[in-house]
Amino acid sequence: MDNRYIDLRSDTITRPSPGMRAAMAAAEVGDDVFGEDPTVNLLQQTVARRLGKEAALYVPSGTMGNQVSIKVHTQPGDEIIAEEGAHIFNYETGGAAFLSSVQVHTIAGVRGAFTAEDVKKVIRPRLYYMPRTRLLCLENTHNRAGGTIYPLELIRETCDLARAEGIMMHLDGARLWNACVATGIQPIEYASYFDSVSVCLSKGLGAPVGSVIVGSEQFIEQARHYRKIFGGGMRQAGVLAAAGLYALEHNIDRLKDDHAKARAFAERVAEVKGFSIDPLTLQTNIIIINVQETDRTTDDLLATIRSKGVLLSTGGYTSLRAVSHLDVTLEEVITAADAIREAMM
Ligand code: TLP
Repeated sequence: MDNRYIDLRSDTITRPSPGMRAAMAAAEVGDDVFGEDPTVNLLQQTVARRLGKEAALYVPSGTMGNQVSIKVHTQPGDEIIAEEGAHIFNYETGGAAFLSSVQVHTIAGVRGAFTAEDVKKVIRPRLYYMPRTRLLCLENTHNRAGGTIYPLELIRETCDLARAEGIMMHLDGARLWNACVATGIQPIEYASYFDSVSVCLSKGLGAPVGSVIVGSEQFIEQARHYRKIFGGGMRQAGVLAAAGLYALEHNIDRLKDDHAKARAFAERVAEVKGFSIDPLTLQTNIIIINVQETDRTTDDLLATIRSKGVLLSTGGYTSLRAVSHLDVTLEEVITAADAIREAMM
């Protein structure tokens, strides 16, 4: 990180710690395209076990985890359902259309979540001239909504409906660990409602690279096929997988510190004139600041804030985003919030 700045753009910006680097250096490796990398295999077994699924596959990114999953679950011309702020819909460069030739039907949720009733309204009747509703994608925590936790009862009712209708369920769990730490709900409980789950090691957990998808043996066998087609077959990837294993062991419980940092930041920044933060979204490590009432563009605001030594990103057309993470202390987060307040006076 550039030391002149307190960087709150994302929890993806963290760098591997000395302990993580030592684990990477010591990793046993083999050729993972032959399935022979023992560290990758161990990571896959570990995540499959933690999420209660038959099998797992290590992939280079969260985007690939989602896109490979969509590819396995769908046929060209199918329709998938996602919340309108979903990463899959907004930030994966139209991957679902490009790679799987499916269209996305969006639902405007409340803080990133929708109800079974909302889903019922958009499931297509089985008529030959309509697309087939094939897959429901949920995101937990929900990035664009502000790191919000998907309420378990809504997951349950949506899952019941999906099962009854023969619709598959995929979870973009890039930050599922944050939801687990904040609620005390086990990853295995969340995962039980889904046919596939993608979890990231390179967000709050601090690994430099990597995500893991889990599902049935059959799902993972097909996912491995598409991972190769999408260019994600890696060779001696154990050096990277070792970082993931280290992250799972050392960096989950401490996510609660990131949540506390985010809250401290939000409390201070919410006082800035023209800024507003929905207090109900203060659940994990992402803060979305609505700046509409400042009458300034997000680019302009980002530049002003940057000039005071703080880096934020955008959270939408009229909002800024701050994300707390492993490489920023509570003191730094408070300093950043104070600098923003000063810049906006
Ligand atoms: N999100 C990134 C940006 O792409 C916005 C970030 O800085 O938060 N699902 C969710 C919910 C995500 O937030 C992200 C990354 C992904 C998937 C994709 O992960 P990567 O970046 O590994 O492809």
